[in-house]
Amino acid sequence: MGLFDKFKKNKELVEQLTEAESVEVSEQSVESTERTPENESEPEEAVESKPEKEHGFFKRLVSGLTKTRNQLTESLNQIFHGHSELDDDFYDELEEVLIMADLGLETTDKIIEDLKRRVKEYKIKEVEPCRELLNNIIRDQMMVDDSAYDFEEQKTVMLIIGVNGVGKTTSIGKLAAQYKKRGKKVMMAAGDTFRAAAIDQLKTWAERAGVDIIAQQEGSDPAAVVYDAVQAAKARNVDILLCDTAGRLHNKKNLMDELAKMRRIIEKEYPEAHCETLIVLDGSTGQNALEQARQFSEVTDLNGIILTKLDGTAKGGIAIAIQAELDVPVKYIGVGEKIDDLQRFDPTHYVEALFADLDVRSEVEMLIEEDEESWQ
Ligand SMILES: Nc1nc2c(ncn2[C@@H]2O[C@H](COP(=O)(O)OP(=O)(O)OP(=O)(O)O)[C@@H](O)[C@H]2O)c(=O)[nH]1
Ligand SMILES: [Mg+2]
Repeated sequence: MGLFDKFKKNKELVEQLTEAESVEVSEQSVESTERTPENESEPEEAVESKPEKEHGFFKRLVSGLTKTRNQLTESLNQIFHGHSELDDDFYDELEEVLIMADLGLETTDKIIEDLKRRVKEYKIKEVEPCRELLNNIIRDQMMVDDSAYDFEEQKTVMLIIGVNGVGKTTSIGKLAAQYKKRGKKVMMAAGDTFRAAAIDQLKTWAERAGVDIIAQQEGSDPAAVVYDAVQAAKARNVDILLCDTAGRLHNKKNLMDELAKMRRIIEKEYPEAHCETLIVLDGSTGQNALEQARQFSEVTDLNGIILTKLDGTAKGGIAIAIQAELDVPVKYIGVGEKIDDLQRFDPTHYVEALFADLDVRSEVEMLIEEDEESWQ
């Protein structure tokens, strides 16, 4: 098969794959402008009618990253088709494209340096093989230690933190549903006591995921809610307790103190449990998300990152930047608003989904085939 045919084939494949789901995603985005516990139940009903979803993970990732991929592959195609030599122009243009995809200066520089090094090492003279090298380099930058998810198999209390509106409550709902599906005993704690609506929102998610929730009234001390929830979790032999928190900025001292208090209570009341603090970042804010993670990590211990809203943004490269530049791993990514639209961050899949328009019969194709087979 010629080079052009291969490109075309992969492009068609990805288009077919994303067509149906991208419609769903955009409809959801419209609905989300008026967020109430009532309308939040709608996305789930749509999902519930689908068959078992595990195998659709990759499909959703490919679909969620459509915007980033479209921008990235188009620009990369131009570079790889427009250059025949590995000269400064080639590297400069590549650098520009990676920065545009929100990989950030630092990560981009590392990638380009690494690419130049490997080109020299393998004595590569042509442009085309660099594409695969580029994929490999990016994937290597993002590798997550396997032990990152050990906490899922232990008694764990998870504190979900971050600024306003990034997707904390939604991610808790999605995580609860996943853990429950895997046979874990899950409980939620409504630690965002700022607004009654926040408590109701979490209750809706608890119902949807089919898990218990501990909540008090609006205005009560979040640390007291966490205390109650920890006691209940111990008494009911809960595996994973997910604590929602109010949106806060790292530089608001009283709010950060409140967070520290919640942590102290967990550590004191439940020392045998692992305390996993995850910061939620909105991927569509690009470099701002990276900056937030950096600032939070200076004032509190972070075990990992949940990067949300990677669907509907062309800034999906931020996952690569975060993973490469911070010492905090991205553990989960959100690729939509529905209950199944959260998954573990898998660098190999992520890179495949981002660069799906490759000039080789990519792994994407094989994964999609696997996907389709398991539907039969
Ligand atoms: N498209 C998309 N939307 C998301 C994703 N995760 C969350 N959202 C939406 O983002 C909005 C805010 O989500 P919440 O979960 O309420 O955010 P939060 O951090 O709890 O917000 P506060 O409690 O106000 O601080 C909602 O409309 C969610 O549906 C995602 O991965 N993709
Ligand atoms: Mg919330």
